[in-house]
Amino acid sequence: MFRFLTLFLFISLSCIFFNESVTAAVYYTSSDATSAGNGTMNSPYPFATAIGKLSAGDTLWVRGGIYQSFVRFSISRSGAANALIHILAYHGEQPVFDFRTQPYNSSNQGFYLSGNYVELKGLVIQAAGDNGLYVSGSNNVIEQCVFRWNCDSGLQLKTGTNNLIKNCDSYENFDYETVNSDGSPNYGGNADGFADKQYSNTSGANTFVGCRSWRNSDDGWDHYAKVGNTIDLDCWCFQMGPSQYDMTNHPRYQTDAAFLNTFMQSDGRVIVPNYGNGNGFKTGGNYTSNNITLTRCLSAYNKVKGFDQNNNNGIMTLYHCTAFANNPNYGFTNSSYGTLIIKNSISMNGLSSDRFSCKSTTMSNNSWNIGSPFSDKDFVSLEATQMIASRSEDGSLPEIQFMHLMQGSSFIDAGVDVGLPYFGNAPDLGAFEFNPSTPLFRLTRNKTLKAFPNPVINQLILEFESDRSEQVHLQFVDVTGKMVKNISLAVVDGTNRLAIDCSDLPRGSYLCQIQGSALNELVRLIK
Ligand SMILES: [Ca+2]
Ligand SMILES: [Ca+2]
Ligand SMILES: [Ca+2]
Ligand SMILES: [Ca+2]
Repeated sequence: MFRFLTLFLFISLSCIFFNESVTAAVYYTSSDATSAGNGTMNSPYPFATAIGKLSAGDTLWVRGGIYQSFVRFSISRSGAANALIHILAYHGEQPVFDFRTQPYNSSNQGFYLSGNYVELKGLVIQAAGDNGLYVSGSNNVIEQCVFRWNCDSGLQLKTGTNNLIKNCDSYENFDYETVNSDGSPNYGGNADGFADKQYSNTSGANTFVGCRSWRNSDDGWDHYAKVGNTIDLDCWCFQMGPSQYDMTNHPRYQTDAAFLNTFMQSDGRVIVPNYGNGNGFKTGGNYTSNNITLTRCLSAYNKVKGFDQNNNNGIMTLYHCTAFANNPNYGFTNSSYGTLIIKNSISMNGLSSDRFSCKSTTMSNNSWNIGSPFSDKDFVSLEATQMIASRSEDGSLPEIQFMHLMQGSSFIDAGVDVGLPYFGNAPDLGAFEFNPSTPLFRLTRNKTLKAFPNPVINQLILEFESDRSEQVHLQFVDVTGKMVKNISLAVVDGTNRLAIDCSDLPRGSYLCQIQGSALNELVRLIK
């Protein structure tokens, strides 16, 4: 049996390699390549030459460095369903495409992708005279790309479908020269982090996974007047619509100095006011139907709505979303249009009242439905700036504590099963499911826990503060992660001083954690 499988695998793999070797070419490009290049690693093509050579299955390795360009790069070649064209940052290197010298103009995108079945991975696209990346093709994969400091939305999708946008960041895009038709300023009124709007495509869906949008002048995600389908999964929005931008050291300052200098203050700083809307997730608009599913999305500190109907007439499904300190957190306000389904979601510290008033609204098991009081003590951290921390090495979202549930929170297991994986007896509320097997590795809320003597001999004294009387758990975990001691303790409101018998613990190194409904502290202990 084993031999048969081996033979089968060998034949299968041979077929794959054989196909690739026949059809797929591998090219290289670098920022200092010359027209004499032949596309090899040692003699790379200039980028504009390279993208004209690509056919289905080919790979273009993009070496690290700054690719300064005045012209936009048009990628019109297409791959195929089983043979994408791959345009990839070379292993461990960071290519940055910088368009700061492009005139501010609606045809001056950085990249224009009209091809289909193209994968772009690991590219930074910045300071373009319009969008960073404009996509009109379908079935493309945009992964681990960064769009920043562009003069319109960082990434704009138009007319295409089945595009996958994964682990991308779009930030501080600002259309600082936009004016209304009467010439009055509307600076910042257009630049969204991710714009997937103003077109009709009802087959398939564009999907965003693990993407982040922050400090863009207009909206985090904008699906205004889109007719079609959209999936936003594990996406985060933070601080959309700042009141102004300091453009003093902006990469485009020299290019647009004539305009920007009209905003120079007496201290020499160039401060441009922002007239953008500042929504987090704008689900649609203009009474058209965008059917959108937002799952485990997080929206915090946006100028206006965290999640916005904006007259979307489609089906809006929100599962496990968390909204914090928006104005308001949820704004579904058109009772004549749209179908809203919202479950297992959290609204906290909103600056105005949430509205859930669509033509049809189905709500259950949300923080405002379950009837339990909650407070900041239900969360490990309320520090939202963690949302824009550096990503993990594989490009996935950073490990954060913001809006993660504290052990003992009434939101744990308070959700209804919507077909998504969960820990414990039931799903939790919000974007982050509490994992009972890893609570030790959460950050501690307070730093009041003292344990002595350390190293301990037989008796350990614990001192800590608690803000309530309750039973708590004291756990000892050894270096292999095994829990070796778990005891229940009664604590009082105020300072606690408890003697713990450790005579049964073998010699070794331990993590000692005390956990209650509002207590989660950890010390390292040696015996
Ligand atoms: Ca534009
Ligand atoms: Ca706007
Ligand atoms: Ca917008
Ligand atoms: Ca759970």
